[in-house]
Amino acid sequence: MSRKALITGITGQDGSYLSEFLLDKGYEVHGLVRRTSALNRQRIDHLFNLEEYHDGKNLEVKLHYGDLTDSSSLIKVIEKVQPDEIYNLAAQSHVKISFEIPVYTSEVTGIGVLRLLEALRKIDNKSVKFYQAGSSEVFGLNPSSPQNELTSFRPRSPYGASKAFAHNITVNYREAYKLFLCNGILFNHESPRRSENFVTRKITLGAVAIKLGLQHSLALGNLEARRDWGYAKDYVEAMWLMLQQDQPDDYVIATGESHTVRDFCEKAFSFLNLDYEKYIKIDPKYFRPTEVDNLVGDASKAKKILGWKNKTSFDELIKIMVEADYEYLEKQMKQK
Ligand code: NAP
Ligand code: F7E
Repeated sequence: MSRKALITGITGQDGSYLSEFLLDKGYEVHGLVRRTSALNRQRIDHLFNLEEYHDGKNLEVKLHYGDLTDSSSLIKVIEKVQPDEIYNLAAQSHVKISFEIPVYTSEVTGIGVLRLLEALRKIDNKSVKFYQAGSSEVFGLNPSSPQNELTSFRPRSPYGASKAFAHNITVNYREAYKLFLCNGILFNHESPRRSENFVTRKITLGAVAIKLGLQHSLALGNLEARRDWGYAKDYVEAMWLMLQQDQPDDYVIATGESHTVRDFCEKAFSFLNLDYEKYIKIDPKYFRPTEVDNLVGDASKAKKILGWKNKTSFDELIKIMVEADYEYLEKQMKQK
């Protein structure tokens, strides 16, 4: 019989790659989706035509309505699906926006995790394995570098503070109730499926739009922040590996390299034979009240225990994103 996985946040960037990864492993994949006025399943639409996607294998994705702010929906879906593994990827995941909706962000990204853990406790099945999507944003202002599992948390945003709570409560429930709960502390990971208001996708889409004559400039905020950027498709494997171990634990997942936002611009524009300096405009509206200046992760524990290592270089990631956006915008232009 197929193993069953329940993914919250299945409509997001990571949810879509993780669904593909688990289907390839033969899982029955269930996803929690929230009600929205317009359907937003573009990233997973292709998974419903599984004959085509999956070479005729009898696998399926099933969606269930629910919301991390609604405990009753979480209990109901876990009782109904009886998953072997739960991947909690749902969150209000935008750091800048978390300053504008701090209470909602904490409700979903922080307390939402506690609601799920309580639902797990209520069904009282100790064999369920649980992955919590943690973030390098918890390190915030900590000057030590690179950051690893022992680096202390100094979050710099309502989002970072919510993820710190989520991490700590997951560790506490693991110790208190002997549940199989893991935190992945993932550094930034990107892809052509990244939402358009995160900096990498904003840059690749903007650079391609400039190349195609669709816009003349690109407005950005702080170009000097450093991030450790990996490829989302590589990172979902690490989530799964954490749940295949004998013991639950917490792991940093990162490339070990950091680059500035400026470096990212320079590379993305140069793939298109453009000089970024001619097109980037600085708009203070994209600055954050408190910034995280430098993130770079040390994933040696994941390498040693999970056998995970980063496969895609910084340059390859940018090339993948620029090429995908070129194809995407060209297609849009032809349809007009
Ligand atoms: P994303 O694209 O923003 O996806 C977030 C998902 O959460 C979407 O499916 C969204 O649904 C869902 N969601 C939001 N609020 C919800 C609610 N109240 N109830 C149920 N579902 C809700 O994020 P991502 O980049 O895939 O990241 C996945 C997870 O990893 C997130 O928890 C994020 O914070 C964390 N993370 C991401 C990174 C990164 O670099 N990508 C790094 C570290 C940690 P809708 O489609 O309806 O909006
Ligand atoms: O910003 C700077 C901005 O929004 C990266 C999320 O997945 O990774 C992500 O959070 C940097 C920051 O990602 C713009 O100030 C400049 O220094 O792409 P971002 P993030 O804040 O690092 C972590 C690990 C997560 O967990 C989060 O969920 O880029 N920046 N100009 C800009 N950022 C944006 N968004 N837009 C700009 O115009």
